[in-house]
Amino acid sequence: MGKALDGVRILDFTHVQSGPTCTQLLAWFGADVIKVERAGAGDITREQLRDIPDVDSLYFTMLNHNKRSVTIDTKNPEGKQVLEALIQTCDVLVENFAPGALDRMGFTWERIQELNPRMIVASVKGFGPGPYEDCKVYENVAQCAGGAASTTGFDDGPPVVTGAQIGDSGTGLHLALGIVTALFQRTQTGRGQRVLAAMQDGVLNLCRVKLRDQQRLERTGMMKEYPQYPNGEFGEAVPRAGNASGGGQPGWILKCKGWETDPNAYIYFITQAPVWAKICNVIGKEEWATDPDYATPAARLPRLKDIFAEIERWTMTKTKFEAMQILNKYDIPCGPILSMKEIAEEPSLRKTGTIVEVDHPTRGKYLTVGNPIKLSDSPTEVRRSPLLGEHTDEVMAELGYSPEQISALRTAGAI
Ligand code: CAO
Repeated sequence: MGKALDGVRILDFTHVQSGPTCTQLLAWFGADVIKVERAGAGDITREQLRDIPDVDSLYFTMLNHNKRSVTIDTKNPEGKQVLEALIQTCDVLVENFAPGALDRMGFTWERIQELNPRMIVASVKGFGPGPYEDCKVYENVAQCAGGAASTTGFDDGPPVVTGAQIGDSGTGLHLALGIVTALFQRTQTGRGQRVLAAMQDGVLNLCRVKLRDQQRLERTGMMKEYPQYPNGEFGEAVPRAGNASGGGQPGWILKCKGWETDPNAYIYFITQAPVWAKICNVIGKEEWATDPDYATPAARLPRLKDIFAEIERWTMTKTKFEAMQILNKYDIPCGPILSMKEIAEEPSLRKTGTIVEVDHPTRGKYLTVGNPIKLSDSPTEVRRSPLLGEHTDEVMAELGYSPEQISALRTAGAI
C-alpha cells in the first residue's frame, strides 16, 4: 500500500527532540527523510543518556525512526555544495538550530529560494520575533515561558514542569502540521514558504484554557471549580489548580486500594453532571441525588472537597482497575493513573502499534512509541533509526556522485 507522503523528500537538519519528532512523523507518513549530521559526532542525542556504552541512545533511536542518515560538514565548501544539491532535490528543509545558525552557514532564506523556489523551510525556534528571539531554548524553558509551569502544580508549592514534552514534541507536532499545510498550498501556488513554530507559542496554544481562565478571573475575581474556592484566595493571575479538571466537569485524583505502597494506585474521577445520580448510587450516597445541597452542579461547587473525600472513601476499597471497571459500567468518566511500566506492558497498545518493539543492529530490541496518528490508507511501519552516516553513499549516488567523487569528498572531510 502507498503512503500519504510518498514522493515528498525532506532535508532533515534537525537535532535533539523538537525537530526530530516532526520529521519522524513525516517519515511515518511516507516522506523520504534524509537526516544531515556532522561526521564523527552526529545528533548530540546519539550519545546522551546512554544506557549501553558506544551504542546510539534510546533518546536518539526513539526520535529518529524511518529516516536515512548522511554526514555532511556544512561548513566545508565542498560539503556546502553537497547540501546545495540536496536543497535542489528536496521539498522541505526542516531545522531547529539556534537562531541564526542556518544564516551563518550561508543558507539564508534568499539563498535557498535561489537554489529551489519550491522549497519549504520549516523551523522550530524557542521564541517568535520579539525580545527573546535570539535565545536558545530547551523544553522546560518553553514550558515556563508558555504558561504551563505557572499553572501546573499545587497552590502551596512552586511552579512545576510536566513530564509530557509539550515544548519539544508538542512543537514538533505543530511544525508538522505547518509543513503539510505549506505543501498543500504549494500545489496551488507552486512556491515554497517559511514555516515557523515557536516553542513558546506551541506551549501557549496547549495552555489555551488557562488564558481563558485568566480572563474569567479578571472579570469575576474567582473561579468556582478551582480548589481555591470557596475558602482560599485568588490573586491577579490564574493560580495552580492541583489536579482540578480544566473543563466544566469537576474532577480530582483519588486514592485507590494499595496507595500506601504503590505510588500509582490512584484514579482520576470526574463528577460529570449527567451521571451524578449513578455516582451517588455507586458510592452509597443515594440521598445526594435529590438533596438540594448536592443535586445540581452549582450546589456542588463549594462542596467539591467533601464530595471527593466521600468518593475517595469508596475508591480506596477498590484497585484502580476494579474502580475503572465498575465506573465504566455506569458511564462515569474516570481514568487509572498508569505507570510507564503498565503502559509498556499493555497488550492493546502493542496491538494498535502505539507501543512497538524495534530491533536495532547494535542495541538489540527496544520499545518505542509508534505513530499516534492512524491513517486507514497509510499505515505506519516503524523502522529502526539509522546509524550515523549509514546512507551517505546511497544518497550521494542518488545525487549523481560517482564512487570516486564520494571517496574524494570523504578524504577532504566534506562528508
Ligand atoms: N556541519 C557543520 N556544522 C554544523 C552541522 C553540520 N552538519 N550541523 C550543525 N552545525 C553547527 C551549526 O551551524 C552551529 O554552528 P554555529 O553556532 O557556529 O553557527 C552549531 O553546529 C550548533 O548549532 P546550535 O547552536 O543549534 O546547537 P547547540 O547545541 O548550541 O544548541 C539548542 C542547541 C537546542 C539549544 C539550539 O539548537 C536551539 O535553541 N534550537 C531552537 C530551539 C529548539 O529546537 N530547542 C529544542 C531542542 S530539544 O530540547
